[in-house]
Amino acid sequence: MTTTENSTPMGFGRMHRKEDARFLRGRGHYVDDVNLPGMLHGAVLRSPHAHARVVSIDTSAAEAHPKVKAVITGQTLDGLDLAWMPTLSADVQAVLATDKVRFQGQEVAFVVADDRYAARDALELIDVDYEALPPVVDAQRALDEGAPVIRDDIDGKRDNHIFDWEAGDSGRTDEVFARADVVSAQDMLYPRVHPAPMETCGAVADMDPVTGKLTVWTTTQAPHAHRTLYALVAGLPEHKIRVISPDIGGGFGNKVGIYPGYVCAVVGSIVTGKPVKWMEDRSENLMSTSFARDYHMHGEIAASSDGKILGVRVKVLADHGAFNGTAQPTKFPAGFFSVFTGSYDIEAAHCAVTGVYTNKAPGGVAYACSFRITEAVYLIERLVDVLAFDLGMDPGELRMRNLLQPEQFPYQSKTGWEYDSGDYPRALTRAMEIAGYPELREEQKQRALAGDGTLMGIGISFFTEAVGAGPRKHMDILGLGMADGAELRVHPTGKAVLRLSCQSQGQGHETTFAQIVAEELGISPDDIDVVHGDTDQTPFGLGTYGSRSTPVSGGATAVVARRVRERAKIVASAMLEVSPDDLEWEKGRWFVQGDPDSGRTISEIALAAHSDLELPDGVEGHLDATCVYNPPNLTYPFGAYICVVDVDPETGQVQVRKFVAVDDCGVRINPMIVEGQVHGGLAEGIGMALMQVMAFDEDGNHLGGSFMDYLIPTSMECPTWELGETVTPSPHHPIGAKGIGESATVGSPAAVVNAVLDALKPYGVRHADMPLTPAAVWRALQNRPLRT
Ligand code: MCN
Ligand code: CUM
Repeated sequence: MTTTENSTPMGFGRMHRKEDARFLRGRGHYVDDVNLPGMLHGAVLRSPHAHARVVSIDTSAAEAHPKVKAVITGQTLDGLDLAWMPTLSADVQAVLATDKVRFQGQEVAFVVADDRYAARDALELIDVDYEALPPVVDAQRALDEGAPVIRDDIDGKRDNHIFDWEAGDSGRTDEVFARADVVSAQDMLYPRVHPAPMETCGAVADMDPVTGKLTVWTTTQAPHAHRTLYALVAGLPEHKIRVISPDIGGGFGNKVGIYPGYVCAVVGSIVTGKPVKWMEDRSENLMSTSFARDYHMHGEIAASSDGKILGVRVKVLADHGAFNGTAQPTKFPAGFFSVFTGSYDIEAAHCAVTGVYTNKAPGGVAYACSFRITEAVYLIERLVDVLAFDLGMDPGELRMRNLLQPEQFPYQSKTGWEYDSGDYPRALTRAMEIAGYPELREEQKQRALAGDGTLMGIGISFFTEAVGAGPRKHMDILGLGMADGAELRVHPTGKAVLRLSCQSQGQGHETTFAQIVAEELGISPDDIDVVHGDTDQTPFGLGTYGSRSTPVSGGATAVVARRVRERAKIVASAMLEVSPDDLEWEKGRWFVQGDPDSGRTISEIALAAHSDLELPDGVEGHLDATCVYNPPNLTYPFGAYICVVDVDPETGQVQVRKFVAVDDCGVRINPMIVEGQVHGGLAEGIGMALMQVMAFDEDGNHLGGSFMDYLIPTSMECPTWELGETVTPSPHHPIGAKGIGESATVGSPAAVVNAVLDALKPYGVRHADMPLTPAAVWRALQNRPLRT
């Protein structure tokens, strides 16, 4: 294994990203770079109201605009049976409003024109007559008697209730709580946030009127699933649909679902017979595409007086917006929230989640969340700190006392998960060593005594994630089982092409997946091209989200490479005229046991596999192989994070001074890429903990439609990250790897919030909700005299 940064490893190890060659030179190719002959441009008219009846739409003036080629409304779509589309949660969502608008920014009409500017201009010529209705903005009021009913399109629907879901054993949990010495309870909100990828969403649709083939270039994290959905929604034959997902400028979960704009671009192309491009702008992206979180949680934690945690119970009110469009496996309406027991050895747990409609944009579980594990980790890690506060214990010591022990793995959690592997105490110890935890506590004490005015806080979070959905017998999205295909072709000269179903949005798949093949076959990663993001070129699979690429497609890649290796063994045995049983593998070649000089390299074997070499009966030649990988379980990455902040009690300003992150994602394919993933996720955690919220006023007006209001963390808010690692391989994954793409976003917000609240502890503040903006911190300190 090579670990130098600039040489190319023949397998796992640090290696610069292959894709950087084009990204750093501005040679990436994004949807907005697609320009086809005769292409037209679309623009979406959006609702100014959060809740209103659509009385009439007059499009005549827009249609008369000399550059306008078509104006599409809900009525046009109704005629094609396309006014509504299925969501990822088996609800329906309006493509263009017919009866009512249900959130501010909802799609009402679509204009197709010669250019972008004309399309935008013509939106202003459309005259919509709305009759305003009272909106439901506060999820806590959504189930009130007499609350306005948002989804009166659903037969017989008389309230805003979506689902009730529970996990764990409520009887056992209540029993445990009854005999506990201490019960700490806390309400907490994980506010609505937005992934805000650098590239907004868009599509270019091209329906060829002659062949009847529809090609859609689009920003999607799951091209194959989109293809199947287009086939089901539009009734087009699936082999006549090609979805191409070119380079993507960040997804973070925002690009999992199908948006009305994509469908409108397709309809626009069918109606005009020309390709149609639609790209949303920043405020459209922030207002109308998949939000994340919005979980109102009530948590309770029970413990003995000496700090042994016994049980946890939780009630959640989940704000799903106007249409239930959350993305998660069918059987999990609250995503994987039920891993909220976290990393602790407890006796019983129970959660009950209720989903409600409000007059806000649909979406949910986007933003590097591992399907609601962000909310779960935040809940348990805040509760543990609340318990430490009540017990007067050090939060580090309380965690250490309750962590699962290495010998408990594989561990059956009280809410139905099987954690595959872990050494939790080692990770927390490592983080405390890097941070110098005892010294930090001492410094905090001295600073408090010196009374220099600023408040120092130390926050810990320990998280366990469940990533890599399937297996398909437990997990599907709209009936499509969660398994991934991979194909590997080895050319006669020994160069290879790997075809994947998963889709990179910036995670460096072209590098790391080539490294997996390199590790298995001993071909240089530079000699392996990774093809993805084109449904005509790649095998079916469920796409990239929930950090599933390495756990699932990575498994597929290792298995397909091993199949190639087995084929190569037969060919090598014919070349060397020995039995395959006499051959031994070392990276890159098969050789005769006991005679290391007689061997054949993988490229010699590849050439022979295409030659006139006589092969045993039943062996067809060539080395190519395919595989569908259906994972036996999820993988369970984990980590220990320590954050140090300084808080100015006069202004409420928080400065993150230090951040230590020890991650365990099993075997690391490319440590440099893993560290990059962690850096990005930590920055996002600071954004959520301190800056970000999608706010609405009482009329349902969206208050975060630009980066002036919705704040993105920059290097100014981030300290120099201090990273550490432990490696506990996944026992069931072919290369022992677990996912890493979302770990830091999942784990970091709790560490930052715990640090800020640790700083405010001398004032008796036990909890305050995110984002901990200067105003929020200042408010939390009002009327609270410093305790001495
Ligand atoms: N990796 C590795 N060794 C491991 C695990 C992962 O070298 N043990 C590498 C992988 O091979 C891959 C990268 O790290 O190159 C991330 O892998 P993985 O954890 O499998 O996650 P995915 O590739 O499935 O990416 C999805 C994940 C999600 S769900 C979100 S949200 C998110 C994230 O990745 N969106 C991102 N990271 C992102 N990074 C960028 N730049 N852009 C996004 O939109
Ligand atoms: Cu939940 S965001 Mo990622 O799974 O694409």
